[in-house]
Amino acid sequence: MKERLEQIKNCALQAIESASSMDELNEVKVRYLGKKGELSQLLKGMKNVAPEERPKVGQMVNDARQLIEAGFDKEKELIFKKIREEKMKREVIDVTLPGTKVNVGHRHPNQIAQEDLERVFIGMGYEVVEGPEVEYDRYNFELLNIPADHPAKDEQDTFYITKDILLRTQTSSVQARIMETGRMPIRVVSPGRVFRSDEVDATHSPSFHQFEGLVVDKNITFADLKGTLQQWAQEFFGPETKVKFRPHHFPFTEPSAEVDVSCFKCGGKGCRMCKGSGWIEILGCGMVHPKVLADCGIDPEEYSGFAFGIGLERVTMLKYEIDDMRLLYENDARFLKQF
Ligand code: 2NM
Repeated sequence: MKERLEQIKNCALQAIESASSMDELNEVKVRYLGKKGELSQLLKGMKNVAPEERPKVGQMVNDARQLIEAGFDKEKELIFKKIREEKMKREVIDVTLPGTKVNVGHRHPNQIAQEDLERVFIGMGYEVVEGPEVEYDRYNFELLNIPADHPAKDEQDTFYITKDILLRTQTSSVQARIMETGRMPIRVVSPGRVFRSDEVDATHSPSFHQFEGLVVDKNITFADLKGTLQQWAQEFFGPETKVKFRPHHFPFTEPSAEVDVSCFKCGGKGCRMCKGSGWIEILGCGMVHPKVLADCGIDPEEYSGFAFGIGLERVTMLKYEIDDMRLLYENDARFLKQF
């Protein structure tokens, strides 16, 4: 019986070692350790063993079982490692190949509009940066010269998590973070989701997207702002596009302006798209307020900058002539497949 056990053990270990797949290995396991396997068969021969010898033989069989199980686990690891290595070989990425964006189905119109905007600003040397949607009051309001009694800070308008943490109401929070790092010059756009406690209707949603820009360097003037947005408008809406700056107020910029572009549908003659005016209101902008620069740790005597904010949904809706914002959030396949 002892010799037979030794024989089984050696055969099992050999079979385990030569197994090259998990299927083969499992077969070996069943053959030796299974209910009707070699070891169980051997134990059935126990009745031929003298009663006083039985505990000792039983122990030997258990030892052999453990040894075979250990061999099995080791081989399993080896097989898994081999599978992993083969997978790694198959999944090599050739970084010299041109990038491909695989997208079965369709892109969301907001995504298309955002990428269109990004492309123009990347072409002008801007970097695209993102930041957290759950934000500190400090970055969303305090550093942006929005004081405690400002209406935007009302619970009616902002989703608060705690007194100091909220869902960002503007992606300017990302720009406050960028300015705070002190790395100069700054030339960034920050697209992203923002949240305001607004009632849903054709032009409002509690969650929408902004596309903000920020430039800070020495000697940046309003002329740079005008030239940049003029260039952007022509690249984005067409070379004939004109821009018009109207004085406005934002807490974080001074002076501030709202910008209209000449209607890309009628060329400025007046149509349904521009409600007969020839102009389409498109964004807000201004020179970064010296207090904002200073609070973010930038010396306003040495540096100046401009910023602008575009509503992404507004651009998307103009581009595709979508008249109800709710269509952008319903994920109705019949709507999405048009893009
Ligand atoms: C707008 C309009 C005007 C803006 C300001 C800043 C910052 F961080 F520099 F202060 N970021 N974005 C800004 C200025 C945004 O959105 C309509």
